[in-house]
Amino acid sequence: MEKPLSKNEFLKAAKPDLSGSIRETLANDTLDRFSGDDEQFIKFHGIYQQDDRDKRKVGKEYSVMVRTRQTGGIVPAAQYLVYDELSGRFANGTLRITSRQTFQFHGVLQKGIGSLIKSINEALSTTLATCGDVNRNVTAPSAPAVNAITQSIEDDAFAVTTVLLPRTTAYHSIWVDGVQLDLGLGEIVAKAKSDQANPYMPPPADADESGAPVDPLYGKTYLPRKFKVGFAIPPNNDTDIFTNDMGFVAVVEAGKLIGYNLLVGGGLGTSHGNKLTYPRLADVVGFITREQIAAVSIAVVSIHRDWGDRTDRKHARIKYVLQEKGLEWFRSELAQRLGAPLPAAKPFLFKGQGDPFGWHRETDTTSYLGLFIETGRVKDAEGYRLKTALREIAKKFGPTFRLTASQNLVLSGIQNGHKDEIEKLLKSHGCENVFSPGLVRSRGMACPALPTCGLALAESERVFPQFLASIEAAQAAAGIGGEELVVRMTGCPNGCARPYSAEIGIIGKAPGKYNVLLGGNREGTRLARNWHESVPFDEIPAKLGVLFKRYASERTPQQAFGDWADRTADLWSAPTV
Ligand code: SRM
Ligand code: SF4
Repeated sequence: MEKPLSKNEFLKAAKPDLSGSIRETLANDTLDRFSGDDEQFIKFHGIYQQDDRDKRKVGKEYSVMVRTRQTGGIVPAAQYLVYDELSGRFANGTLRITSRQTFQFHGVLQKGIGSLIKSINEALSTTLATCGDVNRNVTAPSAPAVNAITQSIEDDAFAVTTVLLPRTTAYHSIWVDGVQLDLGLGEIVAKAKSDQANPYMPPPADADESGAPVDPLYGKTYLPRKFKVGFAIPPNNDTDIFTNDMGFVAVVEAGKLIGYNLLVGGGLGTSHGNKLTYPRLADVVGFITREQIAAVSIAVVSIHRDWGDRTDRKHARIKYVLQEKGLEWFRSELAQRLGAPLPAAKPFLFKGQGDPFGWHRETDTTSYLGLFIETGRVKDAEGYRLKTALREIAKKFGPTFRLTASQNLVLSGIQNGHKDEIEKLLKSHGCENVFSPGLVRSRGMACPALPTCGLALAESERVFPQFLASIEAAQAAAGIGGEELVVRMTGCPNGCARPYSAEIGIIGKAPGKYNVLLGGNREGTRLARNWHESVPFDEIPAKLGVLFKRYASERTPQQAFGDWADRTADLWSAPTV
């Protein structure tokens, strides 16, 4: 018997413009939340309904999280200033840099959503399709474009963004045309807008026989599940390219970008105890020229649209199509859609990951500065006024903000004469840690988890700094203090901070209990495996400390911890529970 379609498939088919009853809810002042089906529709508009999980014992306090779209993590200074203002006015006062180079606003109340989203659009970004069964933010290396090659990659990332934007009319009619800009935001938004066009405006939809708009790629039911695209330039795998549904790895020959190696089928989300779900690294499919990038993107997404599992949302990503039908099947399906097979991929090698911390030359007169942002959270706290410092820098020096895929920040286009002043400004606001985080913190990532994430089984962002301090102490006790180590933590197995591709992955199983994964590598080309399950949080540093001591005495020269763990057979022979 055929399995029935999942509920979301019926919802999408019934309202293909994705409007749901969002308008009606917004018009009703007595409502503090979106109900039922609308929770699914608002995701396509970049909105997640949440409640403060710290307050659940008293009662549910609803708010939403809103996610922006920033191709390659690029945020002009004037746009950043709008976000800074919006986060104070409508959200919880913080801005969260995500692991896919976007910003998230948390704690937005129902009455503020309209003004927030309208202002984001006026400031030349969007929240359209940053969630939902569509293509999400397109990631790309966060160092600024310093030559024709990197500029072309940036252009291609925007081209892919545009061809994969859904063409729903509801988003703009609800959030842009349907909202009056909040008084007092006009001037700051006008600066961000100047007279430029919004690069995230989707092309108009086609019309069906009745004249109703129809999306030429996504049709009426969109994709079976989310879809993620990234770009990388070897040898740095800073966008963790193998974890994307579709990846483009730049191929440079004789100083020219000649095209990309196409990767398909990565994805990390799993569910505890559900064997149908697993993390997977993408396969290398073949080589494409720059001219093919739009056609190939559409063809790959259409394969997900047509072959992804629409009966089980836990098993609906394109990675399962690749795994179950095989790479050769995929290549031939793609060839049919493109009219010809792709030539073989060109050789490539990743040698590491990581953001460009500190000062770097950009042009003869300008530099860029990589800053460590602890857990990606831009905030003001006692003795640490990062948000104020970044606001001052944006106002005074106007750099481009570039969000990294490890939740850090690069400021580019800084006049060389302003370098000292910028450093002083950050230090005078208590932000010394942005310059010298060390090789564990700078490589670490944690997802938001509690109190905002409705799916969290355990803490993550809130305990991560303290956790890394104990890992650093355990390293020091083993005589390997200060050495590079990629540690990533999440509050559940969905994998939002990509723990499955870290040297050490810590994954929430239940309150205070975590699965500990080992054996991923620094290049992001190997998955970590479950080492021990349900380990009490406080016991993890000591357990790892024992391994650090063995690693220090057993490793071969230059061998990274993840490589040592992967190849040390007796770590894997004992039962993991
Ligand atoms: Fe994620 C769901 C946060 C990157 C896999 N993710 C969520 C939600 C929206 C929870 C929800 O559905 O109610 C989280 C909101 C928490 C909050 O309070 O903010 C959330 N995901 C994040 C962010 C903010 C984590 C971060 O620390 O930065 C990242 C936002 C990225 C962005 O800007 O678009 C984020 N999520 C990822 C990644 C990493 C990546 O894409 O590079 C993954 C693993 C890769 C992948 O997609 O397989 C990821 N998130 C998931 C999943 C599992 C999907 C699956 O295939 O099983 C979920 C759950 C779902 O979709 O049902 C999820
Ligand atoms: Fe929430 Fe889980 Fe993602 Fe963390 S990994 S943000 S707990 S969905």
